[in-house]
Amino acid sequence: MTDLATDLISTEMRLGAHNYKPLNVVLNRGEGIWVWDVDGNRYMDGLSAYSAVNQGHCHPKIIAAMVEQAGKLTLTSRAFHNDQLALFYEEIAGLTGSHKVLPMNSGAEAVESAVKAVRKWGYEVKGVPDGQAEIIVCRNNFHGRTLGIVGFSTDPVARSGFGPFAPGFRVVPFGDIAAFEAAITENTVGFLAEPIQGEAGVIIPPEGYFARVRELCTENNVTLILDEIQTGLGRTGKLLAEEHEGVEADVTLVGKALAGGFYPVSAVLSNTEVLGVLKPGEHGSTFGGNPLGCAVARAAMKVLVEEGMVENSAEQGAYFKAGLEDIRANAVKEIRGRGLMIAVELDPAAGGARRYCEALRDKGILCKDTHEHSIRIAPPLVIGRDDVDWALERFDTVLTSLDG
Ligand code: IF1
Repeated sequence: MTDLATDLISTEMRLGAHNYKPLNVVLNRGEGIWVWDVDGNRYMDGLSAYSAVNQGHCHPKIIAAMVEQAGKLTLTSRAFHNDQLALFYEEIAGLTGSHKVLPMNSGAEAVESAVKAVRKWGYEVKGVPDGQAEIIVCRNNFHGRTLGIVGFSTDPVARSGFGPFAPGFRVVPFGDIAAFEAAITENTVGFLAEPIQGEAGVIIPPEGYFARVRELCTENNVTLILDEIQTGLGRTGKLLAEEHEGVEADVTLVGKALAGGFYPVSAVLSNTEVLGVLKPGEHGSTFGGNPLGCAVARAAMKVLVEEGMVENSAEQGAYFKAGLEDIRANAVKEIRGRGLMIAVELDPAAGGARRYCEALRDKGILCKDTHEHSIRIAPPLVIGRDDVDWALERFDTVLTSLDG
C-alpha cells in the first residue's frame, strides 16, 4: 500500500468516529462491476455498497441525468412543487404497482415513516386505542440504525448503550408461522419483515411462510410491511423479492439502488390507503422528494428495466451459486441465496469470514463478512457470465487454500 493510501487511512482514524472497520483498501474510481484503489489495483465489487449500486458504478445514463438536473434545480423543499416529483411518482408506482408514494432519503427514514403511518392508520382506521399500537418484527432483523429502529433490533451490538427505547414492538422468530400467529393481538397494526434477512446472513424463510403470513395479515386486518430496501430492485432476481413468495405487501419499502448509488432516495410504497392517513404538516423531510434525487432515481429505475438487470440477476445469480456449490472446501458450511444476493456460511472452526475477505481482496474481489462467519456476495446486477467465471476461480482458490 502506497503512502497516499496509508496517509488517508490514518487521517480517517485520527479524525473520524470508529463506527466501521473497513477492509484495508482505499478506492478512488468505479465503473460497472469494477472499482480501483489509489494504487491502481482493480477489484470486482462484491458488495455493491450493500445493494445500493445494483446498476453498476458510474452508469453513464444516470450520470447524465444527474448532471443535467444539477444544472437546473436541485432542492426546493416540499413547500413548493417541482417538475420531477410527479414523474417520479408515476414511474415508481407504475414499476411497483403501488397506489401511494411517500418519498424519503435513507432506508431508515423510510422504515421510521412506515412505522409512523401504520400506527396512525391503526388508530384512525382500525380503531386501536391511542398509544396501544403493536408492530410485530423478526428476530435478527436489520432495518437501519436510528434509535426507533435499533429499539426493536435483537442484535446486542446494534442496541447496547443506546437505550431507553420506544415500546410497541413484539419480536418473533423469522420463518416461524405459529409464533407469528400467536403474537397477533387486537392491537396489532403491522408486521415488518425483510423478505430475505440480509445482514442476518441471507436467511430465506421456509416455502409458504409469507403466503401464510399474507393470509393471517388479511384475516386480522394487520398491515404487511415488507422491507425491500436491500432485497428490492432486482437484487434477488425479481424486481421485488416478494414475487418469489407470490404475495403482495400492503406497504413496501425501497431505498439504496432506487437511485443507483448516486443519491440517497428511499420511498414508502402503499397498496392500501395506509399513506392516506397522513395530513399536511404531520410528516416531512427537507430533502424528501427533491428534484435532483427524483431525476436520478428516474434514470436509475429506467436503466434497471431497459438493460434487463433483473433478469440478469436471476441468470447470473443462479450460475454463481451453482459454481460456489461445486467448490470442494471443508470450511464451507452452507451456501444460501436468491439472484445475486448470496452468502457463503463458513464453519466457525475456519477462523471467521474476515480473513477470507482479506484473501479475496488480495485476489481482486471485495466482499464483506457478516456476523463473523458468512461472506456476503452481492455484485452489481450488470455482471456478465465471464465475470462470474473470473470470480469463481478466485473463490475456489481462496476457499480451498484457507482450508484448515
Ligand atoms: C450500516 C446490510 C447492514 C437494510 C435494510 C433498511 C436499511 C438497511 C434491509 C437502512 C441498510 C446497510 C446499512 C449499513 C450496512 C448495511 C447493512 F444489511 F445491508 F448489510 F447494516 F446490516 N433495511 N443496510 O439492509 O437503510 O438507512 O442505511 O439507507 O448501517 O452499516 P439506510
